Amino acid sequence: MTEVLLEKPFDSVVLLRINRPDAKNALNGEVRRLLAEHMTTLGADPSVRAIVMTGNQEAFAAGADIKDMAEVGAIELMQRNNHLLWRAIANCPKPVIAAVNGYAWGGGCELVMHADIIVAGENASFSQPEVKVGIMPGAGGTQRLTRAVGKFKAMLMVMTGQAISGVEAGQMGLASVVVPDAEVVDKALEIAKTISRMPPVAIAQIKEVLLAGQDASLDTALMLERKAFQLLFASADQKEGMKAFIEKRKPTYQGK
Ligand code: CO8
Repeated sequence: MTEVLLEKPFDSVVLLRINRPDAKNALNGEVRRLLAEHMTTLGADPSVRAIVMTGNQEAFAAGADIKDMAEVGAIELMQRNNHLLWRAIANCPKPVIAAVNGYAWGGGCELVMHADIIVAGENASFSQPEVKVGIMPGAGGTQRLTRAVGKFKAMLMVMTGQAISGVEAGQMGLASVVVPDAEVVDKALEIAKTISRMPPVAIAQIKEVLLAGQDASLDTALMLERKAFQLLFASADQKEGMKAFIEKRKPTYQGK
């Protein structure tokens, strides 16, 4: 049985399900390899407009696989080049929505933070507990968490390993939307469907500029935004979108 299931709930939306229920979906090498492979393939597939990634009701993912790391040495860890697998997920140009129920701990929380939009169940559990096993976050937890919730909340979470609920994650800015646990995947799919009907060239530019702009100066980020905005006037979808508005009809976008 594959450890990452790929489903197509409807046209142009793909659902990736981490599938290691006996290990609380802990991210072993195979799961990370499959996620990276899927994100790379789906990222290059023009028929795919949005990707939802999820786990199960108990766990999105309870961290990197501790059994896979317990005895490893620093050089072997370095030679595993894990960052290349994470980078493949971060570099996916398609909108990625995380649908989170249960534990999103350690590498699981870091994986969630690779997404563009986070839908959390009220009782989901977010934590960076690495310090409790003698390490620290190693896949962006110190950086993406800080960007999401600010230095002081991030320090508290990373230094104590304390978990926060989905409701708290929503209040802190770590979730885009919080819903009852049973509605998490449906809500994520609904958002994916909405996005999948938007002009894909504009969606791709929004993702690229928003992410790149986060780490640039405001002037540089505004220039990136301006250039992307101007570029969209070269797209057929911009002409169609505005024409449809004026003609009071629904637009038909072609991704060009
Ligand atoms: N790794 C390996 N196995 C795990 C993990 C994990 N992270 N989490 C759970 N499991 C396994 C358990 O060992 C157990 O297996 P078995 O049945 O063979 O004993 C099974 O899943 C069920 O787990 P529990 O019996 O513990 O279930 P509970 O409901 O009692 O508890 C918890 C659930 C609270 C989630 C608990 O399992 C737990 O604390 N897990 C570990 C959480 C953790 O510390 N995560 C951080 C790991 S370190 C990390 O993520 C570093 C990321 C750095 C970047 C990655 C670079 C590669």
